[in-house]
Amino acid sequence: MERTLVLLKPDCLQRRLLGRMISRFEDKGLNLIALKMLWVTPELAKRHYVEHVEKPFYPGLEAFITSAPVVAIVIEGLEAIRVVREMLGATSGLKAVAGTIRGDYSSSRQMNLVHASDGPDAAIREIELYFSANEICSHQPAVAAWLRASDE
Ligand code: 3AN
Repeated sequence: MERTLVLLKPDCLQRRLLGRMISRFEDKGLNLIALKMLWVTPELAKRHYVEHVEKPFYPGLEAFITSAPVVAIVIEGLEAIRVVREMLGATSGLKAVAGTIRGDYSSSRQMNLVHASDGPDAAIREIELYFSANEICSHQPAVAAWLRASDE
């Protein structure tokens, strides 16, 4: 099992798409094990986007991610990091393939609705940025036996 950090960004909240995005992850059979709404502060934005802080587009990215609340979610599942990234599609909604979240709902590179960790190290780092250990609600989903065979 892998865990990944998903953020439903300010455009997702303002466009009233939170429920639909959560449904897509639930429909896939992924397990939501932590969830909260919060304002990303400039300090948290700099820690989250540490690899982008020096880039010319960072001020606009920070202004966007701090402009309205976000919903942070920890998602668990088999190969969840890759599976969720593929569900999101390419960074730009203009390039993302139809059927992906960004392909279906976004026409923007910045307002691309959902963030997800891009690898195992990022997942650990980002989950720790948004959640303390006692906020992770691990559980055995009752539907698990109907999502895949026991040897998968
Ligand atoms: P992803 O969200 O697909 O992991 P990243 O991590 O490369 O994409 O970029 C994080 C965010 O930074 C993007 N969602 C976008 O808002 C912004 N961003 C990335 N690259 C650019 C760029 N070249 N110009 C403007 N904004 C960018």
